[in-house]
Amino acid sequence: MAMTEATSIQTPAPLTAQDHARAMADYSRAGEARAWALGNRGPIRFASDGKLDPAILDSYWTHGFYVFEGVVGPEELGELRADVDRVLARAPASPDADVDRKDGIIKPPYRWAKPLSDPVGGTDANNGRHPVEMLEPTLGESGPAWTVELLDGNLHLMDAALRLYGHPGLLGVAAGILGDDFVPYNEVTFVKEAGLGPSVAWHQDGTTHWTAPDWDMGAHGFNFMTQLYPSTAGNGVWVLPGSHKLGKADIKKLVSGSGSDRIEGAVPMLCAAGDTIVTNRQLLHGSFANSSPDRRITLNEGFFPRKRVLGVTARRLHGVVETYDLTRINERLRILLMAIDARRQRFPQEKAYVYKPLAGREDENRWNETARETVLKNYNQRDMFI
Ligand SMILES: O=C(O)CCC(=O)C(=O)O
Ligand SMILES: [Fe+2]
Repeated sequence: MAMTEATSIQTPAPLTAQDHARAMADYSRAGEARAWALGNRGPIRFASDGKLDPAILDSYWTHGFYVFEGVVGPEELGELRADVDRVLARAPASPDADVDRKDGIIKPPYRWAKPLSDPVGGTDANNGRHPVEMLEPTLGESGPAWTVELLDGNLHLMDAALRLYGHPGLLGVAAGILGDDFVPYNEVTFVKEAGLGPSVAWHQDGTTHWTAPDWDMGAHGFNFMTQLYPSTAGNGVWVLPGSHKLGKADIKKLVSGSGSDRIEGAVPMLCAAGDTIVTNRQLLHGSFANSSPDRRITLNEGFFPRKRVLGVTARRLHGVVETYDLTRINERLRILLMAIDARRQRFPQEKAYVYKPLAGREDENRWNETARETVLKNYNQRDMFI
């Protein structure tokens, strides 16, 4: 689909999914070995003062990501999978049928792509942040014309995702990395069906603070990526460890130096179902066409440091310019308080997280069917992007 540039590496003959999987095999084996050697994984741990274990923080800041094991237990995992499947089952058959949805949701919740394609690499899409096209294997004749690659607005689409959003361990991690006054920005689901999932060309996520005088390695926040199925070298997101510390990466040079879209030194973020990866948004990352036999479903929840968003004017990926004031931030934060309450109702034995800047405001933000209609629905109109 995307324009081919001089720097993109395209094979002249059509590349089948089998060819692609073969081309990935050696790279995957080497990447997996490097990934395991990083040692940046384990359960969520807090020190005796209640703060995130400093060794975890250290590892996160060193590598730019950390894998939290066993965040979601089997019962909750089952609920999350069922909710995703329910939303996918309701998807219109094709992108042009999407306008006929009658659910009152303003921002289209589904994003489609051609199977195994690279929708944005080598194009100007997303402010041109994906400069190089990935390999695009061809699909066998029996394949579908479209595959859903993204769901937008997890929290009003799926109750189980709302409850996960209130997870006290994850919110404690957010406070550990960003401080108690962390600010949410958006929640999406990446869908990579086996043998169909499109690629997400190499990129870094941040758009606003790269040249700021006080830029630092945490300037654009992080994403939690909770995996509903195992994340593998074939279906998962790959990253260049440590690249979050180095400013804007020269992606074209990395790809041409590597001789293909398989950037040297990158690692797949491997984990089991129910694990949550925390990934720095400045880390160079991308995912390949999913020519593997394994589905990936990732629930993303993203957070910013407050000082990088409060009072900031930013241009969103589609070009709209916005300024984020405290009212906007607090409106967006109401959803977090509701999620904490939704979780408390479902898992009453857990100690509920207290979001310190809004402590005492819990009663105004209870979760119930009225709140669903009056506060949660279309909450993602207030997403923020830096
Ligand atoms: O899940 C993927 O394949 C891409 C994820 C990504 O780019 C992101 O979460 O920022
Ligand atoms: Fe990204």
